[in-house]
Amino acid sequence: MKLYYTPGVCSLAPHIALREAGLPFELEKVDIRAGKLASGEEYAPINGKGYVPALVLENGEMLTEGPAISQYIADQAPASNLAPAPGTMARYRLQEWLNFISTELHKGIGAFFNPAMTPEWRAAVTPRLNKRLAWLAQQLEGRSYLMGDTFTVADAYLFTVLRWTKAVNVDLSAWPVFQAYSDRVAARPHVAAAMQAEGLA
Ligand SMILES: N[C@@H](CCC(=O)N[C@@H](CS)C(=O)NCC(=O)O)C(=O)O
Repeated sequence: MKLYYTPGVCSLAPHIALREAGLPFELEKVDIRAGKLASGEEYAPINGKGYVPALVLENGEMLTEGPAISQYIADQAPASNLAPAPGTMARYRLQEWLNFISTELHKGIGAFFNPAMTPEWRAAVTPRLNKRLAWLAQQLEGRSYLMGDTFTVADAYLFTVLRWTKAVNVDLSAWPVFQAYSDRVAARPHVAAAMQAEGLA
């Protein structure tokens, strides 16, 4: 399998999942601003969506959308417990988390990287984001990971998105549980390896 990624962005989540799953894979770095690979090749003809992550499967098919990619990876290595078995209620709980992270946090926090965001717009959207974060902090109290004691692909995604808060000055200090959670995830050897491979360590 081949993962198209850009250091530190949401593709870090499936990158972590690939390592946690112990699957063989290669990485292909994309400069998403320039829309080019390191070789200078254009990315758009490879993935018409123009964004990362994208995963090329063993049969040559390409899969996009982080939550779909991460679940695909988890299902290739069921013994790694990165996702509950398909069809179980626990699997729907995982999907509930992935969708929450994707739509409420990824796109909410990610928008702050947009240089066109005005202070007025930021002030308008911040209370809703803080409401989501406050709720999430409550859920994490007393839990090692989102689903309990087991690390799943949802944790790889949440860890990735929480990392961005520093860069865009989203203040998490009201919820110390996030720092403890991020430290716990960062201490996992495969997470550290993914960070190092992306030049983030
Ligand atoms: N819906 C996509 C969104 C992916 C996404 O937002 N990727 C960002 C990096 S985190 C990106 O590549 N942005 C560049 C662009 O949109 O052109 C997913 O969930 O995988």
